[in-house]
Amino acid sequence: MSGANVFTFLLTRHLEAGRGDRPAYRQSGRTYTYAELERLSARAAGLLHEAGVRRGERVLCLAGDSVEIIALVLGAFRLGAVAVVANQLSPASKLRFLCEDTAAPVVVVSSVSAPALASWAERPASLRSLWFQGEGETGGLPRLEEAMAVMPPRAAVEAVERTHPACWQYTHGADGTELAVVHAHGGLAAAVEPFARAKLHLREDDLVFSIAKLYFGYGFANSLVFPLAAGACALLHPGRSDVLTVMELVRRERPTLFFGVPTFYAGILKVPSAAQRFDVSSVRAFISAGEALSVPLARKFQETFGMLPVNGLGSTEMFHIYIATELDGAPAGSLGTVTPGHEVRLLSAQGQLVAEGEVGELWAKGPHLGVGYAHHPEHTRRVFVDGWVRTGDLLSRDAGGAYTFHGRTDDLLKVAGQKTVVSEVEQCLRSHESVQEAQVQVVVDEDGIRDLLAKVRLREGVPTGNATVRTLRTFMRERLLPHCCPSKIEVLAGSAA
Ligand code: 3SK
Repeated sequence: MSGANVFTFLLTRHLEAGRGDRPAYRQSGRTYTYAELERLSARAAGLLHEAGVRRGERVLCLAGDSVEIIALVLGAFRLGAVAVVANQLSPASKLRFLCEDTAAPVVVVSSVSAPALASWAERPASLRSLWFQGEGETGGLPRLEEAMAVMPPRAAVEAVERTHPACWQYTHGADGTELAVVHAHGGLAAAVEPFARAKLHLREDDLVFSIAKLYFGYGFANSLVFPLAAGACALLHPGRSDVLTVMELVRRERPTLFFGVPTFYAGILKVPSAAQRFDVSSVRAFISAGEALSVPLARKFQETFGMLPVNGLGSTEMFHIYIATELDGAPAGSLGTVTPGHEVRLLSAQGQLVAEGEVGELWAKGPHLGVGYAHHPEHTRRVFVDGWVRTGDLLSRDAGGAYTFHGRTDDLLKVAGQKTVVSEVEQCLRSHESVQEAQVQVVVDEDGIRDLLAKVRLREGVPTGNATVRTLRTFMRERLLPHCCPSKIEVLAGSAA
């Protein structure tokens, strides 16, 4: 008896319906069927159980996207444990925080995240087993795929309630606090209908490709929940999502649905002769979310590739997109309409519903919202209010029910689709011994893409040349996520205080 365990919905159902030999994943030129994925997830469940992971405990993945990580997430669902996929590129202090905040007995690392963990004098007390996943030297750690290969499968699927936690997804609160949104089995099972089915008409014969990785809620649904819920196939790319690599994969693998962010679409369009150079003939829809898709960028995209991206608004708290345009395109700049099953309202600063055409703060509710933030009741009370999520997004609604984005109520910023806290970047720069004062500004280009510019006053005597800029860059890269590191740094000579 598996109760409401989302594993049954994502996998068992397909095997019972005789669809075991259908493709579930493509990775590095190889196809993995639903039957293979089921077997891999049973081995992963066996491995987790053997390592002492029990119902409700977290399994933390700090590695690139791969079939093994998908199998581990599904293995965690099977056991009623909680899957947490976080960014392997996180600086060492954040990786430590993730291990401690999740109290995960099992952590999977990669060649990117392993060195930070290896450098700790002491491991977090909760951490019992470390496995290595992906390319490169393991530093003596056992390889996940080898450990899984010799593990007897554990076929049982734990019975859980709809409200039982399935995964945590990390995001930032309005004040910059790192928060894990808890999503339950019932929410995950309900997630495919409103957007993927109703707006994108996701089908069994679709091949889905998401440049957003599993650690970002957008990517977790795009590459795991949606394709498996629909019996479709997803293409995984463990490496970096740079434009040329990704577009070569599109030419070779021929995905039908492509999930991107505006920064990535702007990057494609910057390549000379993009329309001739990139074969996108297999793609029936491009989806854009994570940050605002500007009118000029949407129009350029349409002129180049003959279609407008489907534009969506979602959030980690809501699990995925809940306002979106249609497949056949809507006016550039529009966010489209609310997805089926969702309800939204726009409120003034005084808490009154605003009139048509006026801007108000968006509150939303629906079938796949999270249950709150782990360990943060205050933040939970502020954002998850009476079944609604208070989003902090400012929107207006027109007479036809279509929404337009106007910014945020706070100074939370999205760069490359990811939340960025400007004050954290400034603090990081100010903590460098050569820096007297630092300010970080947001610059917006003609495509509406946001970037960070750091203006730094150096301490007296520190040279203003390239060597100092390089030192500051390295300093930030060691402490911040890549998208939080300003692409431009201007340094000014210091003066005697
Ligand atoms: O835009 C976002 O932040 C987001 C987060 C999670 C899932 C989907 C989206 C679009």
